[in-house]
Amino acid sequence: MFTGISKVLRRLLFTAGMTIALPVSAWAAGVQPGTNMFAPASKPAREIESLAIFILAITGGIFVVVGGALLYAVIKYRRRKNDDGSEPTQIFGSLQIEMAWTIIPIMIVVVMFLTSARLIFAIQDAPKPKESLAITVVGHQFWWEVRYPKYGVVTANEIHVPVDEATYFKLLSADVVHSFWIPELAGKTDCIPNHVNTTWILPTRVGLYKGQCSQFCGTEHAMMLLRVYVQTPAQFKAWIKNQQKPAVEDPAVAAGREVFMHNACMDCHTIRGTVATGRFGPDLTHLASRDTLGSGSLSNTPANLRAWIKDPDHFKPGVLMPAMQLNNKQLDEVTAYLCSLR
Ligand code: HEC
Ligand SMILES: [Cu+2]
Repeated sequence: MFTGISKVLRRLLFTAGMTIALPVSAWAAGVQPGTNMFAPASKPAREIESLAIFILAITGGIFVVVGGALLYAVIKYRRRKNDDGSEPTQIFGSLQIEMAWTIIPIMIVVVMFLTSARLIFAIQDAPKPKESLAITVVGHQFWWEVRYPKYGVVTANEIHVPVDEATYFKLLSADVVHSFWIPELAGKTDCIPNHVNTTWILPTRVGLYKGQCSQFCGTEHAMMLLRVYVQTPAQFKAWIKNQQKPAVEDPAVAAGREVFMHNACMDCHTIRGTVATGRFGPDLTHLASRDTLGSGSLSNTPANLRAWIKDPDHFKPGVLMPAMQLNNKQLDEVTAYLCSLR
């Protein structure tokens, strides 16, 4: 008898343990600072978190009730030594029980549906404040174009916004469907070709918030990361002011500029104030003011920049920037030029 019960119990404990341990460990391992949806720092994210906790509480309650009933039945009605193998009395039909297990789940689903729908519409229809910042984000395979139309600023992958002020995003796509998601600031919104979506944030804490494309969009989807720097109004103003300037013209790096303008770099990249006006890749006018390269693939240091230009595919297999077959001298020169673009 003892071996019988321990076998069933072992299986049960294993299943229960896995059910709890897998998501918990995935959560613990996966939560990077700045990406925890249970630590919201902005307006719609806070409401979304409350709803998530409400839904988790309901489903947690269901889990405990169903798991408890299962455990009770498994232990109470386990096979005993003196079982004679005969079937127990068979019972058919109970209107009361069947009504209960049909109506209660329907009511639970209706409650979850209505609370979710109400929040979705409340976020979508929230009145737009008079003063708000407008940013256009365009998803590309596999990076984000970021435009500040009012300020004439274009950048990539790293969005700066002021704290305690609403920012409205117009979301577009240049190719396939992407999804814009910064867990601590707002929910996911898709970037769909030939269709305009919008979302907004109202961050209340200064800091760096990370996000990523959350709709599979091709080979390098997982390396389509996103950063939002929530800054004080003064910091934000200073950042905008610097981004508005055309590219620095430093005669010391003229050789590198030549390399850039005499290779196909200029067909894919814009450097404002020069003849490079390509739109296929990220705007590089102030590349050196960014912290990362390749949509968060690597940190922006001179050594990484050189290695990226030499062979972007090494860092992002399937990337849409080709290796340009530059020699070592050209690589050094073009790296020095791009490093001057503060
Ligand atoms: C065929 C178009 C194309 C050409 C030619 C090209 N690039 Fe790119 N480049 C891209 C694309 C697309 C990306 C974005 C890659 C990604 O993150 O997925 C990129 C990214 C970059 C980045 C990183 C920018 C950032 O903000 O993350 C740098 C730096 C860069 N390219 C420099 C160069 C240089 C220098 C050359 C010429 C030697 C060059 N590129 C040639 C398309 C191109
Ligand atoms: Cu994407």
